[in-house]
Amino acid sequence: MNAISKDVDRTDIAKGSDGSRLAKLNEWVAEVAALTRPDRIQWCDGSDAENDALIAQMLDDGTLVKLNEQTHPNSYLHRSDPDDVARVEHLTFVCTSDQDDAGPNNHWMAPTEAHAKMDALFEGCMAGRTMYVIPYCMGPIDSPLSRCGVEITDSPYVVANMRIMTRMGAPALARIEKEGAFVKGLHSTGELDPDRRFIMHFPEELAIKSFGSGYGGNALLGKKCHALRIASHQARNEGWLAEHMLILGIENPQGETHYIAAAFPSACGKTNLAMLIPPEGYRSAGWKVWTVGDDICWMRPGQDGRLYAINPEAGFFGVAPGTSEKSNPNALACLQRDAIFTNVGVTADNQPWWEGLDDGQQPAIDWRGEPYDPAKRPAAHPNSRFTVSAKACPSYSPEAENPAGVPISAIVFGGRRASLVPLVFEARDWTHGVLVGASMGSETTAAATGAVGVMRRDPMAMKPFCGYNFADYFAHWLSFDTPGAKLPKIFHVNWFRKGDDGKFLWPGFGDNIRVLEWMIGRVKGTAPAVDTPIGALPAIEGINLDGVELSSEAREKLFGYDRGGWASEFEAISDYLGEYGPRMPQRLSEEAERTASALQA
Ligand code: OXD
Ligand code: MN
Repeated sequence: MNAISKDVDRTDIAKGSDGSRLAKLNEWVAEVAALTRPDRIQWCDGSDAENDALIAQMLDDGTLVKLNEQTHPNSYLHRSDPDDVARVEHLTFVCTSDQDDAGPNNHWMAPTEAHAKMDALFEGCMAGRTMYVIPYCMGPIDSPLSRCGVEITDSPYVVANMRIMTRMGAPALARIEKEGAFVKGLHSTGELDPDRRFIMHFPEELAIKSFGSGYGGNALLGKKCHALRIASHQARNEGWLAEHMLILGIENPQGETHYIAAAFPSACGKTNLAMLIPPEGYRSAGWKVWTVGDDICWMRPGQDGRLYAINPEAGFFGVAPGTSEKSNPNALACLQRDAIFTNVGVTADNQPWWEGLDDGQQPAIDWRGEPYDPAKRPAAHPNSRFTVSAKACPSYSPEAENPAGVPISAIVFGGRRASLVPLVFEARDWTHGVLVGASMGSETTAAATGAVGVMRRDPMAMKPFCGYNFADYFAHWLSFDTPGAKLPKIFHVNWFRKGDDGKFLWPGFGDNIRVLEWMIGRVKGTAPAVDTPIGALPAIEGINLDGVELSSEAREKLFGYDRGGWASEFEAISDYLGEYGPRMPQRLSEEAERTASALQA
C-alpha cells in the first residue's frame, strides 16, 4: 500500500495490496487530478512527521502564526479571509435527482447542473498547488457503526484540522481497502471569492464538492457535509440516525452511568454541556460527567432494542468566545497545548484571547491581525474556533472509543428561547418526542452567515444539516418505535429563558446537572412530574435546587407554562409542519393537533 506521505508522481497512486480493492479510489484520484491539475499529489498518512512538515510550511507562508510556546506549546493561530468565517447556508445545496427528496428544508440543484457548475470551478484550480488525499474514518476505526471517506483538498490547513477531527491516514486507508466503500469529498479553497463559493452534496452518489471556502463546516468535509448531510441520507437507507447531538455520560454516586444525547443548534452550548463539571455539592457526593462527543452522534438499535451511539469525530471544533474557567474549565484545559485557533485575538505576549475568556489579560491584536480597538471590532470573531483532540479533554470518556457505542437513556432537544419555553419538560412518548424535536425553534447565532438572534424553526437542530426532506426524516424517526424497541425518553430544555429585565433566569453551566439528574430520575421512574398538554414538567420538589437562588419570577417562568402562549406557538408549529405538504407523516400531524386541542380545552 502506498499510504506514506511523500511526493508522488500523478500516476503513482495508492494501489492496494491486491491491486484491486482501492481501484475505485485510485480512479477517482486520477480523475480529480486530471480536472484540477495540481503540481504535486500527497497521500496523507496522518503521521507526526507529515504533520510537522505541513505546520512548518504553513508557518513559513503565513497560513499559521505560532502562539506563545511557554504558555501554549505546539499551538497555532490561523487568520482566515475576513469574508470566510462561518457556514454559508444560502450556498449549501442538496442535489438529489428529484427535488422533493431534498425537501423545502434544503436548497436544491439538479445533480447534472451542479456537477457541471462545480467542475467548471475546479477546472485547473490546483495548478501551482499540492493536492492532498486524506483517507479518514468517522468513528472508532474498528466500529461497525463507523463510516469512511476520502477528502481531496488543496488546503494544508484542512489537512491539519482533519488530522485532529477524524481518524485520518493509514488506518483509515486500510479500512477503505477492506470495505471498498467511502464517501468522496472534493474541496478547494479556490480564490476564497464569496461569489464563487458553493457547498454541494450528492447523497445518491455519496459525494461532496465544496469550492471557495476554507471555513470548518464548509471545508472539513468529514464534519457537517459527510457526518450529517450525507450520513443522514445513508442512515435513513440503513436504519440508523445521524444527528447534530452531543453525547455525555452522567455517573451517579452509586457508580451507574447513563448516557444522554442532546441536540442544540450551532453555538447554543453543546460543547459546554458535554464537558459539564458539576457544582461542588454534586462532586463531593460522587456525581461525574463524561464527555463522549460535543457535536455529532450516530445511533442505531442494538440487539437488546436500545439505541447505541458513537461520536464519529475525534476532536472538538468549538466556539471560542464565552469559553472560560467558569463556563467550561474542561475545554480550557484542552486548549493549553496542541491546539489550532482560528480567528481569535492575541495578547501582547502572543497568547490566544477571546471575549469572555475572563483570565484578566488584555488583547493586543484582533482576529484580523490589526491592533485591538474595541470601537472597531471585537478581538475575536464571534464565530472564532478552536480545534483540539478529544483525547486532551480531562472528562473524555473511555467509552468513547468503544466500537459498540454507548446505550442512550435520554434524548434532549433544546433551543435558545428568550420567552415562553420552560427550563425542561418531558415528552409523553416517542411520537410526542418526535413532535417536540420537529417543532424546535431557536434564535440564530454567528455559526452561519446572516442575521443573528432571529427565531427560526430548527427541527432536531438539523435545519442546516439534514440531507433529505424533513417530512421523510420525521417519518424515519417515527419508524424506530417498533415492538421490542427500548427507546430513550425524550426531553426538551431551554437554558436561555430571560426575565423581564432581559437577564437569563437560569444559572446554566454546571447547574444544568440538576436538570440532567431529574431526567435520569424520570428514566428510572423516581422523579416526580406534573402532566400538562406540552409534556411533563418537573414537580418543583422533584428537582434539586439547593444552593440556587431563584426569584419568584424565575420559578414561575422556568417551571410553569403559559397555556395561551403555547396555543399560539402551536398555531405557528402547525403552519410550519404544513409547509411539508402530503409527505408529512400523518402520525405527526395528528400528534400536533392533539396537543393544540388540549391547549384550547
Ligand atoms: C459547528 C456548527 O461548527 O454547528 O459545529 O456550525
Ligand atoms: Mn455543530
